[in-house]
Amino acid sequence: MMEELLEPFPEFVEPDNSGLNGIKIGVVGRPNVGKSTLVNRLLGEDRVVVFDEAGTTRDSVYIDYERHGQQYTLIDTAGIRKRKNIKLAIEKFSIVKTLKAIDDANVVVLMVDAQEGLVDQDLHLMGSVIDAGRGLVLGVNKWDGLTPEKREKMKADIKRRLQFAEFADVHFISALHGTGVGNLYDSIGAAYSAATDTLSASRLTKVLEGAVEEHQPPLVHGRRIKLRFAHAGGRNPPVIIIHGNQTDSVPAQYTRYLEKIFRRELGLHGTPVKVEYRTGENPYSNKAKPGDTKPTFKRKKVIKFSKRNEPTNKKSR
Ligand SMILES: Nc1nc2c(ncn2[C@@H]2O[C@H](COP(=O)(O)OP(=O)(O)OP(=O)(O)O)[C@@H](O)[C@H]2O)c(=O)[nH]1
Ligand SMILES: [Mg+2]
Repeated sequence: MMEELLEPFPEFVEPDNSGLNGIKIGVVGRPNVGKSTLVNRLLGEDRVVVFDEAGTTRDSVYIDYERHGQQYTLIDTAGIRKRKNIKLAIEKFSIVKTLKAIDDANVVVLMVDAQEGLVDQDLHLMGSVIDAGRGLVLGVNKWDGLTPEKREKMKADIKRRLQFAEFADVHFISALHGTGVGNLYDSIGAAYSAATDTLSASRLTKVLEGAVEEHQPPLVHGRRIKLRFAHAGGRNPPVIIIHGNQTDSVPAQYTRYLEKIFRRELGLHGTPVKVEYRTGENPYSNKAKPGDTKPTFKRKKVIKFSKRNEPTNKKSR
């Protein structure tokens, strides 16, 4: 029955932002964090300008190259400052350009400065990468010459403040000396494949069934939320569309639980995962299936009630 039910769904959806012309790597971070230095390191040659002054790179630079038979495009970007320091039009422009670079990328290497420590701006940038659904690798740069105390503090800060990006690999590197830089390629490759993998509807549905069995969705006004089947709805980020009843009332916490299970069971490492819901009829089929039930009553009240009772753990970015 499941095979029949899932039959009308596509096994995969063509990515909008395909890596056919290579993996696009965006390098983003605050001014002077070492983005251009890292880009030169990853390229293996000095191609972009590095200078010890914030604002050296003024516009995004797209560089195509090949490494071990794999095509890449590296995108070096202008650093993004703290909002209150953004006065010049050119700096506003650099934000737009960076958001465009994130959007253009398959995987983003977000660089933070270990000598300066984590700042809010780093978290905002990370929020933008996750919102865009891009693969994410964290490069904690200028790790050279750091005291053991500072290293410990930085590690603790990352663990505490970057929980919302715990799916991302963290590398402690020195772009200047090249330490740890080569390992970035493994994480970039892993994030790229996870972000663009083909996820079959039957596999997704099996994982969903396991997750629901382990931990049922809650009752809403005495009726259990039913999550029946899942299929892929996009790549980079992987979008998982779940069909069921009363899906408007699924608590955010339960969605996060499902995302965690999907990530774990499907080995989706280094990429955000988006779970979306559909209630009612199968949108892909022309005729209604026997099992389909149309919502026949208004659920406004129920939704209102459940929203009020939702855990208020929205992230502040
Ligand atoms: N100690 C140390 N210095 C570094 C490292 N990486 C970069 N730097 C230095 O940091 C300064 C800024 O480097 P850039 O690569 O120009 O920084 P950027 O992020 O491209 O800066 P903008 O283009 O201005 O946003 C230079 O003086 C680099 O030599 C590192 O790993 N360790
Ligand atoms: Mg630069």
